[in-house]
Amino acid sequence: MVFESSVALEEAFSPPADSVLWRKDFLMGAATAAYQIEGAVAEDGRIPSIWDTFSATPGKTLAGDTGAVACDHYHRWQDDVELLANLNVGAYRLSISWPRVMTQDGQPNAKGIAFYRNLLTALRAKGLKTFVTLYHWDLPQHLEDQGGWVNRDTVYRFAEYADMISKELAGLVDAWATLNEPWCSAMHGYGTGHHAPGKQDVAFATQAMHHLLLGHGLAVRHLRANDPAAQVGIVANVGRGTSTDSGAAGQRAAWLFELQHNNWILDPLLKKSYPTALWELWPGAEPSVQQGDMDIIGAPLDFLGINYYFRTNVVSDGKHGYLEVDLEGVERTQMGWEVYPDGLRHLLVGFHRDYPNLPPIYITENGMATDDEVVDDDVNDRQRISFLNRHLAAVDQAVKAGVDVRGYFIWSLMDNFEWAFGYERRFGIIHVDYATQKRTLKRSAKLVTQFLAERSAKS
Ligand code: IFM
Repeated sequence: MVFESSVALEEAFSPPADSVLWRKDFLMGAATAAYQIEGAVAEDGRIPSIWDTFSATPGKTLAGDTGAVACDHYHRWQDDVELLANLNVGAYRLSISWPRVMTQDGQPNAKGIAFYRNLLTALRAKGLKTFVTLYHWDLPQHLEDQGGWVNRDTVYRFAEYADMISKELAGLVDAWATLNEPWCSAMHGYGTGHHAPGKQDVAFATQAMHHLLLGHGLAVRHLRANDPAAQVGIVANVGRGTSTDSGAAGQRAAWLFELQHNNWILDPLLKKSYPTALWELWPGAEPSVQQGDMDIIGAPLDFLGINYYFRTNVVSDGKHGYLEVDLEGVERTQMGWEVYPDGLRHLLVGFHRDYPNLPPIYITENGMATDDEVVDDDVNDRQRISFLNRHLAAVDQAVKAGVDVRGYFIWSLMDNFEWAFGYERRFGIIHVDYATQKRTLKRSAKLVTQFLAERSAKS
């Protein structure tokens, strides 16, 4: 089910006069990730990643789509930087493909590194701030062959990669994020199997999560040592859980949902411990943790990236867990996700209340998929415009409630490879025709551009 016509649409991008969005120091940006846009998977020494393997396996992605070509950004990056800069945004969030920059024997791959050096240099020359994620899900396949994130050894390989690439690119990055959405890497990669490498064991997922977070902590040390002027953080996807059952069982289900999605990551990072209720939810799946690990994981952060998309309604499963039950008659996106802006405000205010050492926040991803079509060179993505308006209003409310949110990145700069959903789901504010690689600005992109021009013209 998609957009319901009863929902009020705002055709303009129109933050109220007192919104934080008008502040010139509130960073507005757009985001992408390497495997989703680059293509060129076998060029210039890039080695296979788990997503190459997974997407080439029949039945794993919609229509068998792979990232082999994607948006061909590897070849078109100069035009894409031009498009991005013309949007008037202040920042671009991208990720580095680990398999592109490091050989199988752990040596730097000069050609792959040159790609990012050129890209970051061009972005900087356009006055854009660079937010760079080290790991957005594309583990080199040879490491997965040794057990991937379930194997503690991968932690040390990741730290070596972080060390090498931050030496190579020091001075070109404003903000480093170690990981994008460890929840998805751990749970979808090793628990549900919806993502690469497609394993299905919750004990693998919890061990993978511990190793991802430990890898994060070790990477933080290298990033700080090699690029002291840059900010260092991590990006977590968070979910709002509520229950139509107002009784104790329903409320516990909603609490457990958020514990499993949010606190599983934020507690180790900000409190140096895992929530123990997780091990009641997943009996026997407590990860193996060595002495000193939690101190490494809990190293201070300069920022926390928050990715928010939707709310989930849950009820008790009658045992230790919860069941997801779709609400009827709510507005949804092309992904089937509920549009629920207040969840973002609620979560931000809650994190501010619950974590005394919460670092400054960037909303590193927010956006929606729609089945956009180009008609006469125009893409009228009205629902996305309304979505962005409402989520930005939620951010503004959180800021007014005292949360230190410093910026917002639209997911995504352009339509791209949406993982298991292939190319059908379009998240971009720029439309991509995959047959011709033509880029067309959607109305959302034009309105954001116009707003940012107005903002910078204000005294
Ligand atoms: O496309 C993804 C992105 O890679 C990670 N966060 C969620 C987005 C939409 O599903």
